[in-house]
Amino acid sequence: MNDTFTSNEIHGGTSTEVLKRSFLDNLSYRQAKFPAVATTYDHYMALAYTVRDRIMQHWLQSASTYYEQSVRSLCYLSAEFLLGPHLGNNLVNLGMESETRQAMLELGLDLDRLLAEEEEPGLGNGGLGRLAACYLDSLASLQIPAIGYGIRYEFGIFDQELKDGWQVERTDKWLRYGNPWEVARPEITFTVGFGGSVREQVDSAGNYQVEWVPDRHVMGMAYDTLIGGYGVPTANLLRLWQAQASESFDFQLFNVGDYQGAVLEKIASENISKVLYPNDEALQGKVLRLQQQYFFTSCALQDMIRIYLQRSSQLGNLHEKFTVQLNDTHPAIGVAELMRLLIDQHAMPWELAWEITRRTFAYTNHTLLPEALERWSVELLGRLLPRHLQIILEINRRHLEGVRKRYPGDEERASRLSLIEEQGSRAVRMAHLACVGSYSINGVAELHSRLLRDEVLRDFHDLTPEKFHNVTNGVTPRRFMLLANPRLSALITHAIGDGWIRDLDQLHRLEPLADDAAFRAEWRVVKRAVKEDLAEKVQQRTGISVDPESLFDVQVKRFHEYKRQHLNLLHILSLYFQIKDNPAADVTPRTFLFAGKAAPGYQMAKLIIKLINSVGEVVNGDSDVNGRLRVAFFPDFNVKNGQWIYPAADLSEQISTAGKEASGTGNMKLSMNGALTIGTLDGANIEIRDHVGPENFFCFGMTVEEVASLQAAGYDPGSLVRDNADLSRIMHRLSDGTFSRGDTELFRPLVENLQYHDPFFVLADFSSYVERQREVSAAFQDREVWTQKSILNVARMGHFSSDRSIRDYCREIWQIDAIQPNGFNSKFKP
Ligand code: NBY
Repeated sequence: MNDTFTSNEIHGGTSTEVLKRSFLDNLSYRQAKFPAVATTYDHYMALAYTVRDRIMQHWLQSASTYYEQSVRSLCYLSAEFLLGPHLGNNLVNLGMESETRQAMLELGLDLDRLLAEEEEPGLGNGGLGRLAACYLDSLASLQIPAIGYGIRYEFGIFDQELKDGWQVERTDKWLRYGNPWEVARPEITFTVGFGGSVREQVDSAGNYQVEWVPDRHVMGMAYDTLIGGYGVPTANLLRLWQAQASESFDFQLFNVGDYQGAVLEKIASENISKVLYPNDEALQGKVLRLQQQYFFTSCALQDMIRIYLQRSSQLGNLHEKFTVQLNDTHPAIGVAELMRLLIDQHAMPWELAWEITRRTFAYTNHTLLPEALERWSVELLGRLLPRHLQIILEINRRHLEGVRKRYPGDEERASRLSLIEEQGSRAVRMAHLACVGSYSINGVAELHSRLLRDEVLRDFHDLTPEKFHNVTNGVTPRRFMLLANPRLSALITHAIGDGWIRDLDQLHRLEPLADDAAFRAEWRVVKRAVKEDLAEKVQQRTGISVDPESLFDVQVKRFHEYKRQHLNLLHILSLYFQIKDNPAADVTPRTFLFAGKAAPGYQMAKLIIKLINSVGEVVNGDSDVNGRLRVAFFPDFNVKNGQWIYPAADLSEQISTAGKEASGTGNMKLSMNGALTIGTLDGANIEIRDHVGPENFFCFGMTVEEVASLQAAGYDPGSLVRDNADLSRIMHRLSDGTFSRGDTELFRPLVENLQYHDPFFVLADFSSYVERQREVSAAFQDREVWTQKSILNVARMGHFSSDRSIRDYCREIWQIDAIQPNGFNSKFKP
């Protein structure tokens, strides 16, 4: 091998020779292994370091450019970043996959085996966390200066196993064998206080001063992960905070001989970043959760101030250099924290601090479910963060003063707008704090933003209509098309060139090809191949064999009653009994594939998982069915498994109750990979249908307005059961032990909930759903027409790239421009 490489080449070059050299260096000097004893995992690590070095070059150039030009940057604050495996994505973004594959081959290694070694960072629950990860990809790809701030959970979302059809949770030990993608930054550490009291005093000069004296301090240490853009020499930072015990505090206890106390203190501190809460809708009142929120938000704000003060000596223009996007209310305590930092630590008067604060933050809401809006009891918040409670109450006093001036005598409105809920035990409404403390408020799909304006945040819309925006969610085509579906991507690139990868609207050029029989045939060859790949995975993971020729009917997402996986099940049962009545019936063969996790404490969601598996057992084993219906539950849905599943779907199930799914993003991933959607008029489904055309989308169910009027008129699900023979047989069989080995109690909670309450209108939408599903089955019989629709779905999905979402944010909210790194040393030209 040539050994005259420069250091830049060693860490930045992408020729096969250089890659082999770097890889072997890393195997020796970072992984400390010689080839004879190195495991596949060692090889993965050595390759990961090799790739990281190349992104590092991009980051150094980007960061120094941002520094020199003192650019305006975005800070994306999120309690979750559901990144998925890095290696494959980084190879794709750096455009070095084929050279790397070749280099590994020449060393006798198979790149795919190394890729399979990576333990994914599951630092999120679902859509909200994955959205943050897609946005990081788009920000870097669009060359927007940005930092993601979050928590380095030691244990991410649990791994899901199935035991006898039930979900079992296993601890996610993703850091067990080290994480080659992160850089520890012990020099970037901040102190975060908790508890204690607030002392107010007048100093010698007669100034009124407030001092918060916490009774506990925790340190937050930065761990940086580099996020490289696609096809550009830009990389940004994801900075995650890990909690550490503050040493000085340990020693105090140690010195007085309280060793156990010192250790307990250390454990309590470090618990803050220990584990991700596995709930995908708010869980009220857990003190550790509030500690997590304040912990990472405070570290992020202190870090921004540190960075700002590198170039400037006073903080008056902080909001010009940074804008902070709040990913839901999880970091909303930041409004009070920035006020505290400016007033208490930087001696700023309230008015100026408030001006800066409310021009710094922007708030994204991700849910309309009332039970999911965060509220913290005044008592708990005051105990943990007494100074912040004081600040929140003062913000509220001034806010309500303004409200009363504007609406004299309208006390009801004032109490609706208050940051404090007075009914029951007093609580801080975090969404209200975020609204008052932000210059922008946005929803994540048009319908959702409209419902925010007209209902959930109506009074705030009356007060400050100019703050309200919509930014419809998007997903990154790099991970969810190029990486997950290389076959389809190659076919598309062959047809229209590779411009679509950075400019997804170019997919429109596929439209004429929908009428080209030869192209449709190629499209089907690709679909067939990815379905075979998935069938093999399903066999491995579940033992169920599925026919790649059948319609792959896919519902993959978190389990929640509002997402209505049980509506899908009712359709399966209706087909099943149709076959039982007439085994010769002409049914379109279907594979029903489910995947997703349920929050560990959410009994009903867990029972629905059990029911899917129970129905699968009966249906899959029934000789009358004879393989025409298959039901499979793919365990442990995560980003990695999603990348297997999305490409292979024929039908995408997006069947939430209208008005409940803020946007949905799985709907986009599936449609972008050529699935047709059966969906309600909810969230982004509406926009997807508008874009792909109603003739290429199977729409069913009640609208938001129809749901509201049914609710108002008094909904009686029991009467629907009585009036529908199909439904009443299904409900009966669910409780007679047919699917529970004779146990008539097992599914009773589910059946009774539907019969007597049905809060998400499953039964009300049943007929419409089944009818639409009949059309799906018929449509699938004509593969030519189906393929045409599949191509048109992909061709018209450009709008749902997260690049478009980020451009919308930049233009309408953040006012941030792209920056080209200068002086770069890479294959990418500016
Ligand atoms: O955010 C999801 C919405 O349900 C989905 O419609 C939307 O597309 C997506 C992105 O905008 N929300 C979501 O995933 N929420 C959570 O994961 C979540 C996690 C934690 C908590 C609340 C919600 N929490 O309070 O702890």
